[in-house]
Amino acid sequence: MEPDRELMSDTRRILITAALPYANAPIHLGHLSGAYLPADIYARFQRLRGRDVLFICGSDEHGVAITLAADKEKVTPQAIVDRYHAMNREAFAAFGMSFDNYSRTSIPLHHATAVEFLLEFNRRGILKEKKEKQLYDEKAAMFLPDRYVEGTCPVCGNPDARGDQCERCGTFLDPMQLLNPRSKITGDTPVVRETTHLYFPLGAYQKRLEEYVTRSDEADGWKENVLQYCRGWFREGLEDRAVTRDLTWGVKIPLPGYETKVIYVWFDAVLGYISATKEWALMKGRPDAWKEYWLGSDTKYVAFIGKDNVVFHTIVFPAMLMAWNDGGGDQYVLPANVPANEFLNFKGQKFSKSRGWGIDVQDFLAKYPVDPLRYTLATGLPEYRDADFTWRDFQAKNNNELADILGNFVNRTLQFASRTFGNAVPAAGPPGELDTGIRALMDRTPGAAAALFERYRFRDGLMEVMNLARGANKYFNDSEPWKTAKSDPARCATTINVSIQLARSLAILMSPVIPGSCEKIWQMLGLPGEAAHASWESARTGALEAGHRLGTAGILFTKIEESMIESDGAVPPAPPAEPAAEKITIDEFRKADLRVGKILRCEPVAKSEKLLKLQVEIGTEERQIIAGIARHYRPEDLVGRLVVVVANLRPATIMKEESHGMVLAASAPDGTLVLVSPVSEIPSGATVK
Ligand code: B3M
Ligand code: ZN
Repeated sequence: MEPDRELMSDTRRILITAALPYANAPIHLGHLSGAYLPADIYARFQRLRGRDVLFICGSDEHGVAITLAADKEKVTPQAIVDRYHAMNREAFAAFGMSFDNYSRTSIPLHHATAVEFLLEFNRRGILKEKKEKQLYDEKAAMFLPDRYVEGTCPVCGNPDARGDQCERCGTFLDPMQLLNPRSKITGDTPVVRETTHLYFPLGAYQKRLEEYVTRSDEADGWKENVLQYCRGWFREGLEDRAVTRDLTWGVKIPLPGYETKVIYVWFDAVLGYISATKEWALMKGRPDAWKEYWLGSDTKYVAFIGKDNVVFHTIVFPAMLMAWNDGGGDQYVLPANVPANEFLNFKGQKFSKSRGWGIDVQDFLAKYPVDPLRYTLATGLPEYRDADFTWRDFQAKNNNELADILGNFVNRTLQFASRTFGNAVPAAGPPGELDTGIRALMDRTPGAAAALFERYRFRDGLMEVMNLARGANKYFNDSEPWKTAKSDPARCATTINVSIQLARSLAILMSPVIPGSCEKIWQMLGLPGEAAHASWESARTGALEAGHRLGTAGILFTKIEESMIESDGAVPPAPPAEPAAEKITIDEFRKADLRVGKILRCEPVAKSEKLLKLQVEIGTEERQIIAGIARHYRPEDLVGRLVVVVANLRPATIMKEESHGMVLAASAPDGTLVLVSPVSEIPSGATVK
């Protein structure tokens, strides 16, 4: 057998982390398909490749996301994180996440790790203390960092932008940038007060970060969406970031003057990967073992995240590690890659825990087995663009692919072996054309799938493996063993021998995606140990000797009937009642010159994920309008469309582009935007009143 280049793996260590979810709500399918399932497939795959894998995750238990949830329920932040940490740890276990440790950031070991970094940076003069103006709620007697404030986004005009980020256009914000800010606690308009914070000089690392991103991309092929984000931030220029906050919940700061402050949640959260590894080492009884991964020059570190966490993993965390490493002591590894997926949608809307839209993992798994869910999500991962989860698709993937192809093939093979060959592997005779064909595919598939998995292309890799399952099923059909059993028993024995080898290969190659079912196949084949501990490489050939005794065949996948699934009908949840806006007179309303416009051309705005540049005809006039709708519409779908334009809006420059007016869009509860259009054809320029 020729060695396969794709399978000549080096033996280095692989440290894998998956974003630490906030312990403020249950995990839903959107989280799984964004970061967790890809990370788990990768971890399981690399273990099969014989790599020394450590897979780390845990709950992010600090920050305003937690305290807001606590305020809302009128319970302590500790009660919130205790509840959701336990719930999410169980949900991940039920989903089959193979974490080596699922930790949490409220443990003392984590606080100590975060403080160690902060004090080290402070000692070396890296952090700068600055007085700055911040929003303050006088009634609540507290500063309002991050999500404690909402207001109008200065970039896209979204009236409900959060203090840390505008969910509509994606811009990272400082609460002070919001127009018409209001306190999330009292609803009051905050006042401005001075406060002191420690700043991390991100800008000072820009050049090195750019080199780091370029070098890592060259070495390991970063995803285009991730690179796009990085380039955008580099072009805008990195700025100093405050790493402390005026809050009581979080990691306390042992510095004079900082008694009432805590470390900024993102500064501590990324260090959670390190403290979770330290905790793992302690549990293993080898307290220094964490160093083998974080400080080992032969470690490849891969950080899986959802796309809204990119900046923290490609810029903030690497800069912190660079700053630490500059001290000359322990040298931490930086992420070699940061694979981030796009979003998963459900009934046309993004899964969103803050808006209660989507399906919880636990709810799902109470009704259906886990592997069909893993398989469906894996075949539809939003690797390049947003994807949709539909019940129809879930049913089809389970019934037509898992049950009809993989399950059916394994079942027929084992039934046949049991009935005709005394439940043992029959000896293979000289191969015929069909045998040679399928063996060639079996030989090729592990390398082909590995090449794709190594490049974080899990959908395509899985497709290669399913292609082998399809081929195996067809091979069984075309070989017609039920006929050759009588006419040519040696031929029949060969067919069944090859089919059994194929079943073993499929159990190995599918196990990163559907681990539970693959262990069942392993047992049905009467194999010792676990499929998860086999070697990927061994899936190329038949490893089962003639005479090997098989186990007991059983059902792998049950069909999902029509009555068992829910409807995919697009019924968005009722929008929450908007607080009634202030009353205006008809004259005030008429100040807005609303016109029907026709979109003539449309293209994305350079460097922006959210903005589209529209050329709009309004009567005899043509105007350029920048609209924050790129996440909701494809440019080619908008050409020719009628819209409603605020024609007398003051011109503005948005991302270096001039905008003369605004198109009206309705906002769904999860932030999805739907353009407002006349229902019948009407010439552009018509007034709307
Ligand atoms: N907790 C964001 C989130 O849950 C944040 C990720 C932290 S990764 C260190 O979406
Ligand atoms: Zn915005």
